[in-house]
Amino acid sequence: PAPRSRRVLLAAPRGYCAGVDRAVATVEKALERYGAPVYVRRQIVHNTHVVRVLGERGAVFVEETDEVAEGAVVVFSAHGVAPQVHDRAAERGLTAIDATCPLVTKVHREARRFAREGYDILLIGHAGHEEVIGTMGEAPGRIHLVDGPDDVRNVRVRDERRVVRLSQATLSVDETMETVARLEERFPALLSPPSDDICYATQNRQTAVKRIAAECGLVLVVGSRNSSNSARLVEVAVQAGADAARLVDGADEIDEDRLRDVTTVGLTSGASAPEVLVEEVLAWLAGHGFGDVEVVRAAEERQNFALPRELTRP
Ligand code: 0CJ
Ligand code: F3S
Repeated sequence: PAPRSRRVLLAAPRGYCAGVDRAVATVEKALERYGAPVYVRRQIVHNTHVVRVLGERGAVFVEETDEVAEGAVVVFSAHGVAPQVHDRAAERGLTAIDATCPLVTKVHREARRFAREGYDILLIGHAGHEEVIGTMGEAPGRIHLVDGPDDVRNVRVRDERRVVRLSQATLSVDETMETVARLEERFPALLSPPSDDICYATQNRQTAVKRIAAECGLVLVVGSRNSSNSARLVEVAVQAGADAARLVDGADEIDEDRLRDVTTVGLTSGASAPEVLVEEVLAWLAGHGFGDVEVVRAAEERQNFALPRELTRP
């Protein structure tokens, strides 16, 4: 039989979410307003390309605020920080600008409230992730990390009648449902958060990749290795029936051999990956016989967040 023509299914929505857009713009505006260097604690978002470009413009990325010059400007990353990090920056006389996504800040607020009301908080999330460290810092000793369904059996609480669950914003929706089901089995009185903690962008990108996955011989997800939401898109694509899925930082990481017997390539990108990298991948694919591109849209997004106040007041 004649080989079917090669094509790309391009998932939408993909790429930048409102929180990443705001975080990147925060560093750009801070550079305009205060001049270089502007220090940034940790990667502003988990994307190698974004960090490199901002670095070229005068952003200085540090691990801890202790490395920031006395009195200088420091931006906190989109993933959020524990209150102790704010305190330490204030002690050192730094001008702190908080680029934490408002949807993460919402979870911090809930953690403080439930801790105040005497709850044990079960935070579903990945151990060691920046966002989890920040959220846990809001109620030390009261928050227990639950890292996936198999970790449920390890949870110990003070009072089984007073437990609530919260979660990291960028988890797999399906895996989290499984974790929640197991938690509810163990703790019938488990309280759910007032609103969903997995953010709209994470949910929409997963819904979109699911729509294309089953037809794809290979799904490419543009994103960096340490980007949680991007890594989840790779997992979700495979679970939804893609023959294979790969995370790539850019076109130069595509493995040509993998495409040999593939007729349909799926393409999406994580919330921290700039669209220019997707365009680069599309150009590479076109150059390898995949010039036919079909967009598959699963949702419309209109979310938009105002910049931190420090950057908008006159
Ligand atoms: O945690 C967040 C507020 C998501 C930020 C955007 O994505 P990224 O890749 O920087 O971070 P994750 O590793 O959390 O997905
Ligand atoms: Fe915020 Fe979700 Fe993006 S938590 S930074 S909108 S991935």
